[in-house]
Amino acid sequence: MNEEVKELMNKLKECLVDLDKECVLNLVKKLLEKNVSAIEIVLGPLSEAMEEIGKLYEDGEYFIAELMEAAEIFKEAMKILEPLIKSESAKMRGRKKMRIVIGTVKGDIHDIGKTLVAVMLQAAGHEVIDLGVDVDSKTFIEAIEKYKPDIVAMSALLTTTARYMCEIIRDIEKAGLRDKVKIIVGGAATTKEFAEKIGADGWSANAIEAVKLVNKLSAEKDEAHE
Ligand code: B1M
Repeated sequence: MNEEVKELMNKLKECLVDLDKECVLNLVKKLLEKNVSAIEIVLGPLSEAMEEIGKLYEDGEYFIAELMEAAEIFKEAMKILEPLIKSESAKMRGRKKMRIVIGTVKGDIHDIGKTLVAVMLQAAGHEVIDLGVDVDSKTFIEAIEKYKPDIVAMSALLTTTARYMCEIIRDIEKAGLRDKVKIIVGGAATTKEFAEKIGADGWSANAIEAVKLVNKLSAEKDEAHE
């Protein structure tokens, strides 16, 4: 990455932290003109800015109104970036098309990261059924019975709702469906250790890693059938 691009990326992060929508959209366009990948823009400065905004909220410098405004600006930037993210993700095809049911778990309405993961998985050639946000275990179970997915993917950004993932996995077990699906989790409130502890089959830190994880599970499934 050359110095000019580095500077533009830093400026983009600053503009989003400052909630300057016009500046964000202009810099996104400028970076694309410089051939920076859309995935790099979204997972780099835009995501880093959202983390920073979260810290400002924790410190009492920003309030819910600012978090909402940041989410709106992020979504505006996504309107420019999404078509390019799709074409970039299309280069990451898995061995076998997987059917994935995805949702943000009960009590949690954060949808930006989950939607990004869903968009990239779909563009990478997988079939994605997005259950939206605030999804309880009954809805996940009904979706497993209805769509017979290979994978259930759960997202949680709140520490409180991440705990609910454990309950969902237990309910899937109780319904006798655990051996029918792989369960993967992600979102800022989760870690690899947490995923292992609750008995998930995989965890990913971001959307690109989520595509790699699904592709790995897809290759394993393909090999098992050979
Ligand atoms: Co909220 N919020 N928020 N928020 N919010 C966080 C999550 C927080 C960390 C901020 C902070 O204090 N630092 C904090 C949670 C603290 C905690 O529990 N540990 C918090 C809080 C406290 C709250 C409320 C409780 C505030 C309140 O009302 N008092 C409230 C809860 C509402 C609810 O859900 N019930 C709330 C509300 C909101 C808004 C609605 C205002 C808004 C969300 C708007 C929306 O989503 N439509 C909002 C926002 C914007 C944030 C922050 C600032 C940004 C989240 C985001 O969009 N990031 C966030 C700060 C932070 O995350 N550090 C914060 C960008 C996005 C691209 O990243 O979602 O992490 P992310 O997704 C990544 C990866 O995590 C991963 O891939 C994605 C892309 O790379 N990933 C997966 C995500 N899901 C995956 C699933 C997978 C795999 C990977 O499946 C396998």
